[in-house]
Amino acid sequence: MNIIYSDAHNLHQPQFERYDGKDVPYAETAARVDSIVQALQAHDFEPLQEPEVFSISHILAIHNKNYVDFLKKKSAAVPEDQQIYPSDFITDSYAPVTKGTFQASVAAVNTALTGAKQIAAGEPVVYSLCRPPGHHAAHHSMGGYCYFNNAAIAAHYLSHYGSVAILDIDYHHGNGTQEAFYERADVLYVSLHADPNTNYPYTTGFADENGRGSGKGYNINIPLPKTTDTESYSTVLRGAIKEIENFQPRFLVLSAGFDTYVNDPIGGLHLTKGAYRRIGRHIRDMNLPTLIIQEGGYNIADLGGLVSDLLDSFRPA
Ligand code: OKP
Ligand code: ZN
Repeated sequence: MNIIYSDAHNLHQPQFERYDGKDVPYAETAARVDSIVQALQAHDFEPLQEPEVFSISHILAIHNKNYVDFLKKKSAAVPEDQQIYPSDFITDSYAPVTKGTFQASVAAVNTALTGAKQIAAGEPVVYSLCRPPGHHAAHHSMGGYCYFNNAAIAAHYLSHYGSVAILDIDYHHGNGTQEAFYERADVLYVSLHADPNTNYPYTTGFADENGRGSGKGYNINIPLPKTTDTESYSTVLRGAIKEIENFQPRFLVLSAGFDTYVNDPIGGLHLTKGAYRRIGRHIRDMNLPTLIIQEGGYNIADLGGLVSDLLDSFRPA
């Protein structure tokens, strides 16, 4: 399987996020990616490929130009080793901006688009190791560790070649991705996530949000109780897969978050280590050209193993 990765993610190094009035250590660290890269090498996955550079127009298909220009300018103006919360185009206190934030975010988009281009050209499965993640980034806002919506930009790119289903298995609802395709019937968004009544992003991800206008019926939210274990998760996932199969997409984009893992420090359903191999098999069994985009997952010690388990299910036997 092709694996796309850029070390430009290291340019994005926030130190703190603000929670309940206190600065706490930033959970979305570069060490997450180191854990993944190390595990992929240990398990003999293919060598990492550098992303191609794509035009900014792909970002502008999903994000407002004023927002993109704003992030570029704000980011460049932050002094080295500092972070700011810009008072505009931001939805929460989980998207600090550093000097390299814009550059790293563009590289993450290029990582996703390189994977999308390969999938469009006939590659059966590609893993885009994106950092920062993207599914909370909305049309004109950053938030929840996300700046540009890697999965939405890649899905939109693929939608020029055929219909796309996005399956989001991150612990958190992908509000940005939902928004991007809410009125579109050619891109189905299906998300399994922790109940937004008690979990970030709190205001979206409810089961009655099912699309608008011609997009009605093409948005499926499945909120889950925190106590969801591997068995019950598999059952719900198989239901979600049925919906995707009924839609008969040409491509699948998987927003792959690993913060559903029981020992995740900020998320955590009751999924144990073995869950990700099983989840991977269910998804692989759809037999769709699949672009896997990295989203969350914050248990640095175990993250690499979880990712490698999921990807292993897609390797030819
Ligand atoms: C990004 B992704 C910690 C609260 C954290 C922000 C969550 C962002 C998640 N005290 N809230 O993994 O979906
Ligand atoms: Zn998450």
